Amino acid sequence: MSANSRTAPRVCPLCEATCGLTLTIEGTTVTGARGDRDDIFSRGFICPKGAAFGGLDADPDRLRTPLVRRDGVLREATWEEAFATVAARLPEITGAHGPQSAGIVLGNPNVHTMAGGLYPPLLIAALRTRNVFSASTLDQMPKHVSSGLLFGDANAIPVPDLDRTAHLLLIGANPLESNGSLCTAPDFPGKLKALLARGGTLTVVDPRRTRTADLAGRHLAIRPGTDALLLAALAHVLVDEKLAAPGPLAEHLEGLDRLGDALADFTPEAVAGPCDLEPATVRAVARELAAAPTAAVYGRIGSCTVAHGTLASWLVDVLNILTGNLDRPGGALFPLAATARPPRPAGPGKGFTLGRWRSRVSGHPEAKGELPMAALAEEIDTPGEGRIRALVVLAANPVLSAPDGDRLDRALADGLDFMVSVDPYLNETSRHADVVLPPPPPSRSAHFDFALNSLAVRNQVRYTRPAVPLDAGALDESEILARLILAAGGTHRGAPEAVDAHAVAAAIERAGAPEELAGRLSGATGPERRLDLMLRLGPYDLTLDDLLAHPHGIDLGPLRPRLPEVLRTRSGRIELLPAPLAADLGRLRAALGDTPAPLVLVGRRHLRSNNSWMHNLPALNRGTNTCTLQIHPEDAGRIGLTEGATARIEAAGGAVEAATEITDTVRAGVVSLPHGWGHGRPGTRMAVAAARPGVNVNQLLDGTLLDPLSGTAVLNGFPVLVTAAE
Ligand SMILES: Nc1nc2c(c(=O)[nH]1)N[C@H]1C(S)=C(S)[C@@H](COP(=O)(O)OP(=O)(O)OC[C@H]3O[C@@H](n4cnc5c(=O)[nH]c(N)nc54)[C@H](O)[C@@H]3O)O[C@H]1N2
Ligand SMILES: Nc1nc2c(c(=O)[nH]1)N[C@H]1C(S)=C(S)[C@@H](COP(=O)(O)OP(=O)(O)OC[C@H]3O[C@@H](n4cnc5c(=O)[nH]c(N)nc54)[C@H](O)[C@@H]3O)O[C@H]1N2
Ligand code: SF4
Ligand SMILES: [Mo]
Repeated sequence: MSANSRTAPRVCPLCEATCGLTLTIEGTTVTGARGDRDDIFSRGFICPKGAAFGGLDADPDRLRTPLVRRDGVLREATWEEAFATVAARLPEITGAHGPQSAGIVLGNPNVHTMAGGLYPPLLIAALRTRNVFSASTLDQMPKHVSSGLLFGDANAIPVPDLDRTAHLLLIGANPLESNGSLCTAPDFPGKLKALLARGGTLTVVDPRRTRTADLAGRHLAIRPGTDALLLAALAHVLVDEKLAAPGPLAEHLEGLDRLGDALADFTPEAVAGPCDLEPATVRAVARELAAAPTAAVYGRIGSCTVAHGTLASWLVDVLNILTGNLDRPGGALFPLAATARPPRPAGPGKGFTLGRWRSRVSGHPEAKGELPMAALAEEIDTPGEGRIRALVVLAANPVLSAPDGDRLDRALADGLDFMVSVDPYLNETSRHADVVLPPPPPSRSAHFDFALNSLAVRNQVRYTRPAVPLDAGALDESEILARLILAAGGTHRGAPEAVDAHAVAAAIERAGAPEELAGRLSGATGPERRLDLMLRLGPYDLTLDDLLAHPHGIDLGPLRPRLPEVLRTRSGRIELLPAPLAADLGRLRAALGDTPAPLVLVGRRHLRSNNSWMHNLPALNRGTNTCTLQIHPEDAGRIGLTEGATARIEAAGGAVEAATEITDTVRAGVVSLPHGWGHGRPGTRMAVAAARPGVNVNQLLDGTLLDPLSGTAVLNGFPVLVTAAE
């Protein structure tokens, strides 16, 4: 560290672990990032992505000015021109064709930015469109739907009490690479090791022997896509062997008496074939779960992005409930974030309804106000009334992250009258935009975790102001989104502060708080005042000033029981067997008789990669190629593939080629390719990524395979044909 350098705290925005970082800054350049040992939550933990913060921040390919398409070419423009273009084109299209002619796409980084937490709902309201698509239907929507149905609140997601549990059953998650998801826990790997060190049990269910599985006492290499069957059988055993002991939860349960019958067909013997697991093993896992002093069942990507994702997500919590572990320390609890609505008296709520409207082309039911991302392309390229003609894309790269990127690529190129992307990169998706609005690098942004604090294994709150001031000519992402909301309404010169003031007034009214509270809010910016308001209205009696006085965060203690106050179901109870899930069990019963496909594909994540957009950092994208087809030696031998040979992978949506990596860490009958690759398209501006493009696994999908209740794409466990490439 040189004499001119200084340090600043910053919460890492790159994955759900939300580690506190200490940035080293020289002038306006971030020259280093290390784990903040004083951070009240992460205590110094950091991973290679966080350590690459400076490289990400200063990436020369990052866009620094808006781009506006003129004569077919994207050219640098002023903010004034960019917003004027949006304000002219967007209302023109929706005026002529109605509000549904605008679509909005929300990507993953919206859960990691302050702007993404504050403005998308306002933008959706301003556009008045039902054509809302997000990464959730490539990810956790099944969990929202199951929580909505069980608890009446799609955002009431119980998280495993990692620090106190005696027994963790981990399904389709690989936190040693991902650092965890729907379970915000800096140093998830350390927490698993601590569980084992205190004599606890870890069981991992994954068709691959991952680094997480390597830690576990027991690894069940299940056949992909069959977790709902396994979970149903576990629940069946608990009921059948009279091991179900919900304890104090019993008084809050509705439908317990009907559960046994609903799951009667899912015996360990019946699921053994499809899951490829011994009945005795299934029984043993159920008995251990019941016998553990405390236990938590936790499922993630491998249990969500599959054909029975909602059923699997529901059964995870059914198991937590039957064993009495829901809402108790050491089990799975509901976090209470500092910006949450304060607890209210228990009682019946509005409940959760699915399918309030349907998608135009395939009639997919809406879930949590969203339509399936897998249906985005057809909503653009299928002619007819209500077709999407204008698209607003916030922090998303669906050309790589959603099924059939080639079709979406064509739809974006040929099917839209207007597209705007808020994105720091010109990538596979944003290259189609007519206007690209680049947010500043993360060091220039304030940070608050609106979404992830409500999924954290410990209640805590941290706020960091920008570590470096905005560069001349740059706009904060909050201001970009506020001005985009104004532009959607046809004004490009309005004051963005008006958007925040309006949001503050609306929130005060909703909370029934005194109007004059608006005048008492502190904060240097609109987003800060909105945060201050949420804290003041929140459950901990905090203010923005409290957060500013504690730059390394405020610990709000371990998770505490919250039932029945969290419940918003119509009955005011946990609805253990909601009708849509009971009905979907018929489809699961039918799966008992399915003949397994000879070869199916699953994904995987790497610690040094993050979805589609961190392949442009030399520090992370170097060394051995990681975009390989992993295949078991038996399958490789049968197909005639040798190490390093080019394999051709074919499925309903297309074919891709990748280098063969022979490994017995994938079970026989399963191959694996990571996602987020396929950077070879022209017109992008990501030189490092383009030099090592990899292939897009999602090209194998045609967009028709969905979990029907949640509209979530089946990204894992779909049949493929693998051959040696010519
Ligand atoms: N086959 C397969 N496909 C998958 C998955 C899988 O496991 N297998 N995983 C799915 C999952 S879990 C997810 S969440 C999705 C992700 O899907 P997406 O959200 O579409 O993909 P990302 O790669 O996260 O792209 C994020 C975009 O945001 C931009 N960005 C980065 N930082 C910022 C910022 O601060 N502000 C703004 N405005 N933009 C920013 C990036 O440049 C990039 O364009 O992918 C899904 N796709
Ligand atoms: N390094 C890194 N970290 C990330 C990301 C990243 O891209 N890279 N992405 C972030 C995002 S957006 C998310 S949502 C999270 C996801 O976090 P995780 O859910 O932990 O993600 P994965 O590492 O994909 O782990 C999913 C596991 O499920 C397994 N699997 C596949 N199919 C099945 C199945 O049918 N049954 C079972 N039981 N298992 C199956 C896979 O083999 C894989 O090991 O990670 C986040 N963190
Ligand atoms: S684990 Fe996630 S939050 Fe922590 S440093 Fe790595 S990328 Fe950042
Ligand atoms: Mo995700």
